[in-house]
Formats: sequence, C-alpha cells, structure tokens
Amino acid sequence: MGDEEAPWWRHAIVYQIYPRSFADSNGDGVGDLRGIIERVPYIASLGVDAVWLSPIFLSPMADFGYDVAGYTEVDPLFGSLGDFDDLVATLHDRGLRLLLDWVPNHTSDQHPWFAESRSSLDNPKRDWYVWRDQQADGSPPTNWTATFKNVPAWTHDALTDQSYLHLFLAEQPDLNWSNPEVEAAMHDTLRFWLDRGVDGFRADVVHLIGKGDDVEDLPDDQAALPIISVDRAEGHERLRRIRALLDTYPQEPMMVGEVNLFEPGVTASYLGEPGSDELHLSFDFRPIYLRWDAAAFHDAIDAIQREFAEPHWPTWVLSNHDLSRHASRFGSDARARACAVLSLCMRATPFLYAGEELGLTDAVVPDDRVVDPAGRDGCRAPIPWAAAGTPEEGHGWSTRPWLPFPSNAATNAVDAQDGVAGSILELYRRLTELRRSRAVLRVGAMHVAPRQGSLLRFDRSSETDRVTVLVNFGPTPAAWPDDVVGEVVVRSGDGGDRIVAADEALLIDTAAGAPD
Ligand code: TEU
Repeated sequence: MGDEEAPWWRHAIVYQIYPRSFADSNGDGVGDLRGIIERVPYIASLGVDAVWLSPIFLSPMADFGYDVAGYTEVDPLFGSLGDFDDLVATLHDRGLRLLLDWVPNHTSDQHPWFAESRSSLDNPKRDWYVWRDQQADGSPPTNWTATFKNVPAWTHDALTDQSYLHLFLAEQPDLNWSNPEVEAAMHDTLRFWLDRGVDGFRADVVHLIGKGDDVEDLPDDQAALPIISVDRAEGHERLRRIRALLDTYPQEPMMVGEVNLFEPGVTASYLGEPGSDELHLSFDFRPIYLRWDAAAFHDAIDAIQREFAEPHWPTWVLSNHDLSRHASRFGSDARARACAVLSLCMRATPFLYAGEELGLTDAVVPDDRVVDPAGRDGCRAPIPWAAAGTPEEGHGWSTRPWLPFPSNAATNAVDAQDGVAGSILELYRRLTELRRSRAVLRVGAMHVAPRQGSLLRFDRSSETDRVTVLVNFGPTPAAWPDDVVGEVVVRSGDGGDRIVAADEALLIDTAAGAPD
C-alpha cells in the first residue's frame, strides 16, 4: 500500500497512558485528566500521534478501572466530562488523536445493569449476564478458573441461589454477548464517545465477546485459563457489526483489540477478511514474553511479519500496564535503548507505554503498599517528572502518590533527561522524528534476515529508500554483515566502525548502497 493511501493508524505511534500514574493536578496523589492536559506539550514533544488512555470511566476500582460501573461517565477521581472534552480539544489542537479503553467483556458488579440482573430470576436484565445453577453436588456450574486469584470463575449469589460467570475478579461479572440487548447497549457506549470526538478504542480482551451464555466445561488445560482459550466464530460476527458502526463516523475511528490468544495466525484472524471488516489492529503479545535472545526475537518478529503480511498490518508492543516493564525484564539501560530502535523501526504500529521513553524500571512495591490483586503494581508506578524526590515522594508530584516511584526515578526523571544529549528520552525523540520524516520506516516493506548468531537484522525498503537495522543481543561485539553498506543514522550504544557493541542497535541508511 502506498504511503499516501495508508490510513492514519498505520502511520501512527500510539502512547499508552495509565491515567492514575501520569500527572496529578489536584494533589490527591492520583493522576487525572487535568494532569494529562497540563502535560500535552510533553506528549507532543515525543513525536507520537495518538494517546490511549487506560479506563477513565466510573469504577469502584477493584481492577483499577477495568471494572466499569458507568461506561458513559468519567470517574470523579479523574475529573469530569467537561475535563474530558477539554482533553480531546487540547490533543486535537496539537494534531494528536485520542483512544479510549473499552471494556466489553465484563462490567463492575456495581454497574446498575448487574444490580438489576442480580435482583431476581425474572428481572428483565437477568439474561444480560451469565447465570447458572450450581451442580447437584454444590460445585460451580463449569470447571472454568478465573484469572488472577486461582478461584472458580463462578460466584454463588445467595439472593437467587445461582452463580454468575466472571473470567476475572468476582467484582467483574461477564456480560452475556448472546443477548442482542447487551450488544445494542454496548454499541451505544461506543457511539457516546465517538459523538464526543474520540478517534477510537483499545478493546479489552475483545476476543472474549465471542462467548455468550454458551459456556460448557473445557478440557482441563483450557479451563485453567479460559481467557486465552475462547476463540469463537461469534466473536468475529460481533466485531464485524462493531466495525460497521465505527465506519459510519467521519473521524475514521480505529479499534485495536487486545486478543490474548497465542496460536499462530489467530491474532491476525481478528482483523477479518480481507483486512478491513473486523478490528483495525490486533495486539500480538508474543514479543512481550520474549527473553533477550536473538533467535527468540528473530522467530517472533518473522512470524508476526508473515502472519500480518498485506493486507494486514501488525502492532508492536514491549510494555504495558499488565507486566513488568521491559527495562526491568531485560535488565539494562543498554537493552532498553536498543529496544527503542527496534520498536520504532519495525513494520508495525508501535505502542509505547508511558515511561518507556524515560527508560523507567518497575517500582519496588513493599508488601504494605501492594494494591493490585494480580501483582502488577510495579509497572504502574507514577511518572517521575522531576529528579528531586524519594522512592515515596516528590518527583514533581505535590502529594505522595498512590504507588511508590520506579526504582530509577531520580536518574531517569523527565527533567534529568529533557534536552540532554545521549539520554534515552532524546533517543526516542530522534527516532520518532525519523519515523515521521522518513516514510520507509513507517510503511516500507520489511525483510527479516535469516538468523545470524547474536545479530538480528531486518531491512525496510520502498521504491526510493532503504534502511537496515542491526541489533546485537550477545554479550560481545559483533561485526556488520559484509553486505550492509551505508551510514549509521542512529546508534543506541557506543560500538565502533562496522561494529555493533553488545546490547546495541543500529539504524543504517543503506539507500545509497541499495541495488537498483
Ligand atoms: O488484561 C487481560 C489479561 O489477560 C491480563 O489480565 C493478563 O493476563 C494479566 O494482566 C497478566 O498479569 C486486560 C487488561 O489489560 C487488564 O489490566 C485487566 O485487568 C483485564 O483485562 C481485565 O479487564
């Protein structure tokens, strides 16, 4: 697909903000929408194109917003609908798009729909959720286990002596997507935000909407974690109807789905046929589970590029709010810097998790500060805007925030890196600027070279331009392959002439040496 015709989301770099931890405008120790508005100049300075906000909706926060009690209300912790409108306007003024996090599989148990559903066997909304009798021996209706706490995915409710399904916490009852009223109500929630000008959605565990009230026992290995097993034809039909709704809006809304499935080709299948009737983009999480190893990266990248070949288009993500940050997983600044080159030169829409541009590591969270039921607090630590502070306080936050700061907050704070040559922040800015100015990095074809020891190599090419990326995953320097002829545009480390240092990545301009 030529550069000009490519839709915006193929060109975009998306920046994920975890609102609780980004910036706090009212001094309650929790980030909010006004805080984000104040930092829009910073976001724009990163050279990203769109912001994805983790959920900001009314929520009792059992899962920090992924338990929604009102899909069309902003939680007062984050601000008001007026603040939201201001955020949209402020971002749009800068040419930045906004994606919201839509949570279609489950609501909060405090959602009025669930309150009604739970109230009696014959309530009109009873069938909006999945209710079943216990088995004769008192055991849960099926063998499914919930994510997070290793408990049954069913909770018994004494009021009506039935159990309801929840693939996550008991506070997150699953909606019954077999019920057309549920589907219609959820479509309305999309319309509400699209009418207010949002540019799209990240759809939480969206493959799970293929499930409705058709729940039966699963083989033991699948029952242990049903969220990575549910892959049903109905999900595709329901996504086609969502896509048809999105396509009626002039802002070309984009939906990127969290598809937590791992069989080869399955995440791409949620883009539909021929790449235009289901999700626009689908997360593929194979990269976030890789160890620092050339062969592992090679094979994952190669598989993703093949499975998401035209007319599909892949995403690329190394960190998010659900698992240890990649600077911590890979364990060194050099590797985090190499990842910046890798991520921003990939044929994919890169999703950056706020703070990765600072090289942030996870926070060390003492037992008495743990708040997440699934142990994910470390990667959700607040952004350090200023170097001055302790693990608990300061760093540009007026009040002690809800979680301690990342372990490298002082050295890697925004004000310690802003404008500082050689900082990882400036490396990210240089790379986003290059991706913007050099179309081959955004939409050029990608060829992944065969495995070559510790060196990963891929080439991006168009009719008029060509670049090569080399990443050395090994502990010792590696030589450039002989046939790579060109000049280094960006290097993440300090290797020498025709040398890639250990844990270093290079972007090389090979256009001059490209064969005609
Ligand atoms: O995550 C789905 C999911 O599969 C993760 O829960 C993952 O398995 C886990 O975090 C690994 O530790 C989405 C959201 O990203 C997550 O934050 C929510 O908690 C979850 O859905 C429920 O809405």
